[in-house]
Amino acid sequence: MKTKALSLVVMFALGSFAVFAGEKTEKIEVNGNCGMCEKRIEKAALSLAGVSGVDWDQETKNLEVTYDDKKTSTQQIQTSIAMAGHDTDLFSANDKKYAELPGCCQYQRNENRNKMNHEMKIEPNQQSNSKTGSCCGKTTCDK
Ligand SMILES: [Cu+2]
Repeated sequence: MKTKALSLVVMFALGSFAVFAGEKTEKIEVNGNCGMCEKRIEKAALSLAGVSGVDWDQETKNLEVTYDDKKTSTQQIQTSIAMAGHDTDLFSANDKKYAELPGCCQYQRNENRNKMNHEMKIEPNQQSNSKTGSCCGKTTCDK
């Protein structure tokens, strides 16, 4: 009887992983040092809609992140983390943010890291080409 109850628990635990369609779990390498870094990194990832689970490991520097790939993407998640001051697989951290980190958090930056700037990955908003029909924005025009 005990084994049957246990197997039910195991089945339930395994089943709960497959409940949410569209969700996926991915490992991203994120550079950092300490528990404060962990909080900062996890907060940056969790701030995005669609991110439901985060766990950064201080030893391995791996962030395990669970997200809905219809709502967000690994690029967006890594951009958010880079903007918080931490280098990721894809992006080099915002240098100003890195400089602002507390001393204990200023991790050794990998010289071979991807130097691609995260800002370059963000599609610029399409500039509005529409010209205003009138010569000025005022109700009365001198032209
Ligand atoms: Cu830290």
